[in-house]
Amino acid sequence: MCTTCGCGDPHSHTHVDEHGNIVTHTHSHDHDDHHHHHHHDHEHRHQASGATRTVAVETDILARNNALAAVNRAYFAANKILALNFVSSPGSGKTELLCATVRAKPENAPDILVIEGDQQTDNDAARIRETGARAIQINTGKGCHLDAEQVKLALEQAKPAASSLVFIENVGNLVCPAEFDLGEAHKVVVISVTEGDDKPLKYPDMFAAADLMIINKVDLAPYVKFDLDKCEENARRVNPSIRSIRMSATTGEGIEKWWAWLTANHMIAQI
Ligand SMILES: Nc1nc2c(ncn2[C@@H]2O[C@H](COP(=O)(O)OP(=O)(O)O)[C@@H](O)[C@H]2O)c(=O)[nH]1
Ligand SMILES: [Mg+2]
Repeated sequence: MCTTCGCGDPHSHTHVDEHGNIVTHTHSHDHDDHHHHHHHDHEHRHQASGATRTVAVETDILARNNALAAVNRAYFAANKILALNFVSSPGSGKTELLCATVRAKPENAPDILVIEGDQQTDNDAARIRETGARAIQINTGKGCHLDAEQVKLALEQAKPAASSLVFIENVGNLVCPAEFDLGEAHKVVVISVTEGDDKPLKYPDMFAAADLMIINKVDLAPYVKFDLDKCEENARRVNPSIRSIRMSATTGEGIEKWWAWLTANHMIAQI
């Protein structure tokens, strides 16, 4: 079960609020506090019986995930690996971007392993392998995000080289992956120009959790209403220290800037 959206939670319920909006509540979600998920004992009052019981679901799920994320993080540190967690809505171009990144790999750049997360299929791992990089696929089934345990198993399976780059492509979803630490050094949020420049305001948790925003598909910018400056301004409203790189995975625009960011952060991982 996902602690954010409550998918799989049999106790969720949906209703129409005072503004006429359809609102779904789950009992593992604290409505007042989207950022702190460590003390969520939630009181569930049964209307019929009047009985009250307390459920502590999020605490368990996130504590377990954080413990395994710490194991992954220690593994990356011990092996001087730079690990990045790519998050976005479906279709923003994560896989295309990773393929372009491998193809534009500078000489002497580190080895790359890609961990692909999708509910079904290994299409994306196959696309990555076509570029010559190694890839391992995780299928989450009903799951809407990757968790640290899945990544730990993928690492045990694929054994990335020391001082390499590990790119983790998360399940396409701008909500749930925000709160699941995988042990990565940075979350990289990818947004494409066809998605609207207000998305950082609509999905603030994800943009707050990311250190870098890649605005992809800038080759399509002339055909859509998307204000690049506005998008960056919106992202900085929820995360003042977020960096931004404008890119096109298709044309290769911006790829040098992206590789410069990668190289600088990889160097930090070697210290
Ligand atoms: N025009 C254009 N299309 C892109 C770009 N990046 C990705 N796409 C296309 O967008 C679609 C979704 O890309 P994909 O990499 O599968 O997205 P993902 O779901 O985030 O992994 C594919 O048809 C890509 O070819 C880009 O920079 N420009
Ligand atoms: Mg993909």
